[in-house]
Amino acid sequence: TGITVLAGGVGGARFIRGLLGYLAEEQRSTDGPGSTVPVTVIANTGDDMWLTGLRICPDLDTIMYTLGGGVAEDQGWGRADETRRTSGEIAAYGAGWDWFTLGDLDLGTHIVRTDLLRSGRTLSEATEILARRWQPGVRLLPMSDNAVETNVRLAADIDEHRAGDLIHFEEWWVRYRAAAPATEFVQVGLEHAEAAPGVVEAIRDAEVVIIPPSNPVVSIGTILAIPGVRDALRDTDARVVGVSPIIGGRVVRGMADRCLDIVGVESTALGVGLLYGSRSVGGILDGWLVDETDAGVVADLQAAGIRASAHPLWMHDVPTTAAIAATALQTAGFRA
Ligand code: GDP
Ligand code: FO1
Ligand code: CA
Repeated sequence: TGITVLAGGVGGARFIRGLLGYLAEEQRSTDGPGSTVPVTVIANTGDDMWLTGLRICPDLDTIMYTLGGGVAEDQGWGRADETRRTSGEIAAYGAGWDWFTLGDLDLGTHIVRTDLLRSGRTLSEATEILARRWQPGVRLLPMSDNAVETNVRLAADIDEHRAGDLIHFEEWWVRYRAAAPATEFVQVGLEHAEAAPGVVEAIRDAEVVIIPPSNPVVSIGTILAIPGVRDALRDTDARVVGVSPIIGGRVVRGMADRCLDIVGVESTALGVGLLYGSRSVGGILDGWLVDETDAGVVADLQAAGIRASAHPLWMHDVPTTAAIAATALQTAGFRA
């Protein structure tokens, strides 16, 4: 039962906030107490890393802070009202990544998470405990309790790295602004990984599965690579509906177009829709929402067996995002 969402960081988190806004509004407008629709979020953990002894989970934290009301809204990730005294100290020792900002409040999360992991809890358990404070209003699951680290293979020498080296995705994304020439993404640890408890069931038993406007390669693509996830998407009775992260050939924010370049996919709503593909031919989508400015590609998507339609897809604020979520649910034939 319920709604299951596969999500990366900022795009996923903002979409889910809109979805919860829509569901709350629906419940207010119907008679009686009604029952809330459970929402399960399967989050990408391919961006996770160890830094100065601490386990950092950027996409889980972005979702938790955004839904819990603690996110730095302008930035989209990290904590509001943040200070950086501790990271200054760490940098003064020449430790850590001085180009990767860990705020003082955010570090509190990483310290508690690391303590939980060191005392033998799984990432799923640690995430559940952290989420008790933030009350995100969803069941927040990491895609896997095993470390699966997205790395990028460099095409040229850069700083201390040689051509052919693998570097962590966050180094490529944040330090090199996704501009260092690269040949492929590699998921280190994938061969030993399994889906976290509840992940496969959440897809298989859902009424609707939504793919929000997250990075198709390093957020959604990473989740899809976890054993059992694609099979669950194939087998579920739920309709699977996606929302394009590309509007008018642009990524809206971030550098996802550079990720798509590396895997040879055109940065358009059509390109990403066809990358995901129709479930009728082994892909993951029943439905695909493109922006109104991309209405011209709807026919091509329909021809590929995807129920596509065009709508405003800018997530300006919670109400506009709630409207996108409502359209996704309607496309899936879901009545809240
Ligand atoms: P990350 O982990 O922080 O990079 O976040 P995600 O993977 O969840 O999502 C990032 C993607 O969200 C970006 O590549 C954008 O294409 C997309 N995005 C951000 N804002 C919007 C928006 O307002 N509308 C749409 N359609 N996509 C957006
Ligand atoms: N994104 C940045 O662009 N620069 C940063 O210094 C940075 C630090 C950071 C720290 C904790 C955290 O949870 C997220 C952080 N992010 C930062 C966001 C994020 O890790 C990436 O932009 C995305 O994962 C890209 O998909
Ligand atoms: Ca991310």
